[in-house]
Amino acid sequence: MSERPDQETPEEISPEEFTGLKTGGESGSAAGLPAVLMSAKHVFSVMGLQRGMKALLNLNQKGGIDCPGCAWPDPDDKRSPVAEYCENGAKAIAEESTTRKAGPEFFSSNSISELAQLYDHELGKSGRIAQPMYLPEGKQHYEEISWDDAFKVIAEELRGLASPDEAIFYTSGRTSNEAAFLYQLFVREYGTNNMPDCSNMCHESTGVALSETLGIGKGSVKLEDFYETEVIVIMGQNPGTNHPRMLTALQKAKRNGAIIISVNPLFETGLRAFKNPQEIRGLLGMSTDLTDHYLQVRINGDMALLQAIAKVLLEEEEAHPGKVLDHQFIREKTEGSAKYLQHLNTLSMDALVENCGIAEEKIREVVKAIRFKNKMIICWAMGLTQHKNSVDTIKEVVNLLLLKGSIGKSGAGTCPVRGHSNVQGDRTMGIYEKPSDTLLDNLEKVFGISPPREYGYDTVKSIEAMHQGKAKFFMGMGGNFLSATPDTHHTAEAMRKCNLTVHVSTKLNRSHLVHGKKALILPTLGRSDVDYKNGQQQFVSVENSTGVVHSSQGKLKPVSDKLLSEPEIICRMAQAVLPGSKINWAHFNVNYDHIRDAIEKCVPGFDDYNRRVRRGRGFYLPNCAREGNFDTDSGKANFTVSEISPIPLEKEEYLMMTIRSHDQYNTTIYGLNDRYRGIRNERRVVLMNREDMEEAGLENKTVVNLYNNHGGRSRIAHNFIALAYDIPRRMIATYFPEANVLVPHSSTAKYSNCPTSKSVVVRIQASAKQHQA
Ligand SMILES: Nc1nc2c(c(=O)[nH]1)N[C@H]1C(S)=C(S)[C@@H](COP(=O)(O)OP(=O)(O)OC[C@H]3O[C@@H](n4cnc5c(=O)[nH]c(N)nc54)[C@H](O)[C@@H]3O)O[C@H]1N2
Ligand SMILES: Nc1nc2c(c(=O)[nH]1)N[C@H]1C(S)=C(S)[C@@H](COP(=O)(O)OP(=O)(O)OC[C@H]3O[C@@H](n4cnc5c(=O)[nH]c(N)nc54)[C@H](O)[C@@H]3O)O[C@H]1N2
Ligand SMILES: [Mo]
Repeated sequence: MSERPDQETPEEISPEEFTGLKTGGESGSAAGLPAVLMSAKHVFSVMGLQRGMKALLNLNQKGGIDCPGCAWPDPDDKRSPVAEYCENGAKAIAEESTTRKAGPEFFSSNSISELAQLYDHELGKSGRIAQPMYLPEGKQHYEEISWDDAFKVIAEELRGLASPDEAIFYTSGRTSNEAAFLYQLFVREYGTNNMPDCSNMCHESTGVALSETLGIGKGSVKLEDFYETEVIVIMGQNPGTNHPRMLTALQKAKRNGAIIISVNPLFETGLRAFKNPQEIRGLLGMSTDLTDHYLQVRINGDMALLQAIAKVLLEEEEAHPGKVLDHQFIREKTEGSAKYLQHLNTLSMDALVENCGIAEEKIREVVKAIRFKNKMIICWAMGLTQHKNSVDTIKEVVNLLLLKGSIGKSGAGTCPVRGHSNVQGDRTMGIYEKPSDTLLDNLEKVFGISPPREYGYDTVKSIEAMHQGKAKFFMGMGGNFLSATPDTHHTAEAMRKCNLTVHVSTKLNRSHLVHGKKALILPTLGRSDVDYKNGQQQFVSVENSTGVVHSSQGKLKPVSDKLLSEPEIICRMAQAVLPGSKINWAHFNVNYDHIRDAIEKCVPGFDDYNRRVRRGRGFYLPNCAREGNFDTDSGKANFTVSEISPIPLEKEEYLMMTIRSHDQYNTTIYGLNDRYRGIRNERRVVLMNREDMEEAGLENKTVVNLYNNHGGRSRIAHNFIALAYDIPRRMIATYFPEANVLVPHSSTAKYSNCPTSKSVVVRIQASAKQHQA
C-alpha cells in the first residue's frame, strides 16, 4: 500500500478532464418546487410536450408504466392522479423516452475511439439506439446488421464453445419478470449457471444475511407499515436522491408520530427535511423536518454502533425490567439469544464508540428515545451492503429488531431498500448463479430439460473467468458491466479478451466501447414503449422492494420499428442457438400470458398469475418473515454473534466511499449537478474533512490524484478536485463510476462477494494540474 504508483497513465477508458466546478447553495430540504421544475425541464426538453405529458401521467399509475427508476413501492390504494413520481423518476423516463436516436449514420461517422472520448453524460445524449449494430473483428466502426444475422453471430459463437461454462450471461435489474424468466430458462437449457447480475454488487449481502437469520432474503415490511411504526432507522441510504418517493412515506410516518434516526457519514439533504411537491404547502416551500436524531457514523462503523445501541438497551432493560426488550418474542420466536447477550456483555463500550465515531452520550440519548417503543423499522441500502463485513453488519441489524420483537408484526421489520426497479423480481425469476433446487427441479419437470446443478460465476468471478480466458462470451441483458463493476482497467482487460460481447441495451454506454474481438448491440424496447404482438398490446410485470408483483405497460411509440422487446430477443436467440430445443419458444413470443403461465408452474407464489397481475395494484408474494414465521433450519429467527473488524489506516491513508450524485442513475449520467450537496457542473470531486485537508496541506479545490495498491495491482485516478465537506475525519467520498478504477476487484464482502465499493483504502497526492473555475 505504501508504494506510489508509477506515473505512467494506463490507457484512458473515459475522459479525466474537468467540466467546470461551481459550488455553493447546498439545499436545506429535498424536493419542493425546484424538483417539479427540474422534472419538467428534463422531460419536456427531450420528449416534447405531448409525449412528455403522456409518459408522466401514466407513471406508476395502476395499469400504467412502472417507473424505470427505483424499486420503491407504490401506494396500494390512493395514488395521486397526476404525480405519482419524483424528480429522479422523471429524469429516468426522459432518459429512456427521448425522441433522439442513434441511427446507423451516427455509428458510421463516429469511430469507437472517438466515442470513447465522450463523457458518460454525452454518450447518453446520443439518443436511443435505433437498430442492431455489429462490430466485426478488427473494425473501428459498428455497422448495421439484421436481427437474423445478429442471432446467427451469437449462435455460431455459443455453439463453438468447448463448454457452455465458457459463456457468461449478465442481467441488470430493469429486466421484467417475463424476460428474466425466459433468459434464465434459455441459459439453463444451453447448459450453464453463469448468471451474474447487478444484485451481486448491490443487495447481495442483504440476501445472505437475511436468509440465514430470518429465512427469507427479502425485506419484510409493506409500505403501510411506515404509517404505523414508532421508530424508523435509516442507515447507509440517501433517499432524497435515490428513492425520493420514500420521503412521502417518511413524512406520513412523522405526522403519525414516528421518530426518525439517520445513520450516515453525510447528513444528506433528503434526510433533513422534505417539501412534498404533491402538496400545496410543499410547493409553497413549507417543509417537514424528517430526522430527529442524526448519527454521523464513520464509514463502516455501523456494526459497532448497533452493538453499542444494543448494549445500552440491555442496561435500560435492567433499570426497567420487562419494558425494553420483548421477552416473549425472544423466547418463543428466536434462537441464540443467550449467546448473543453474553457476547454483548463482553464488548468494550469504548472500543465500540471509537469504531463508530459517535459519542457515548449521543448513543445514550438515542436509546432513551426508543427504549419503550415496540415497533421499529430499519431501512438500509448501499452504505451497509458494500463493505467487507456487510453480511455481519446486516445480521446485527436483525439482532436489534429481534431484541425489540420488531419483526412479524405491523409497523415493524426489515426494509432493505432495493435499487433497480425489478432487481428483486429478477432474483425471484431465477436470475442467480446459485439457483435453488426447487427452481431447477421445476424446470426439469415442466420443460424436460436437464439444467446444470453446479453453481455459476457471480459478477466478480465472471471478471476473473474472462481475465483468465476461462470465459470467452459475454452477454449483458441490460446494464453497463464495464462501468458498474470494480477495477475498471482490470475489467476492461477481461472484456477485451472475449471473442464476442453482446449487449441488449436501450442507450449507448461504455460497455459498448470496451468490447470483445467482435461485439453486438441489440436495441430493445424500454418500459415506456408500447409492445404489440399480433395486434394485441402486451404488458410485463415487476416486483417492487416490498414484494408486490404488478404490471407495467408501455404507452409511447417506439423511436424505431427495428427495436425488439427483451422477451422476443430471447425467444429468437434461443431458436437460433438451440435448434433442437425442447421448449416451444415461438409460443412465448405470441402472447406474454404464455410466459406467465410457465412462471406460475415453476416459481412458488405465482398462482393464478395472469388474473391476479391484471388487478390494478397487483399482489403480494408470500413472505414468511412478514407473517412472523421463519423459514430457517431451526424454524426460528436467529440471533448471531459478530465481532467488529476495524479497517486499519496508515498515516496517509483514507477510507473512501463511492456514492451517487443527484443527477445520475447508476452509470447513466443525466447531468453534472449534485444540487442537494451544493456541487454543480463537475463530477471529478473528492469530499474531504477540512481538518484532514489542512493536515495534508491541501487547500480547498486543490487538484489531487487518488491511488492505491491492492492485490498486487497499482491503481490511480487522476484529477479530482478536493472539496472541504462535513464528513468524519479520514473519510472521503467520490462519485461512482468515475472512481471505480480504484475499487479493487480482489476486495469483496465475506460470504456475499459484493465488491467493497464503500470502503476503498486510498492515498491522495496533490497534482501539478490546477483547476480553473
Ligand atoms: N436517482 C437515482 N435513483 C437510484 C439510483 C441512482 O443511481 N439514481 N440507483 C438505484 C440503485 S441500483 C440502488 S442500489 C440504490 C442506491 O441507493 P443508496 O444506497 O442510497 O445509494 P448511494 O449513493 O450508493 O448511497 C449510499 C449512502 O450511504 C452512505 N454511506 C456510505 N458508506 C456508509 C457507511 O459505511 N455507513 C453508513 N451508515 N452510511 C454509509 C452514503 O453517504 C450515502 O448517503 O438507488 C437506486 N435508485
Ligand atoms: N463504485 C461503485 N460501483 C457500483 C456501485 C456503487 O455504489 N459504487 N453500485 C452498484 C450497484 S448498487 C448496481 S445495481 C450496479 C448497476 O449496474 P448496472 O445495472 O449494470 O448498470 P446501469 O448503469 O444501471 O445500466 C445502465 C444501462 O442499462 C441499459 N438499459 C436501461 N434500460 C434498459 C432496459 O429497459 N432494457 C435493457 N436491456 N437495457 C436497459 C442502458 O443501455 C444503460 O446504459 O452498479 C454497481 N457498481
Ligand atoms: Mo443497486
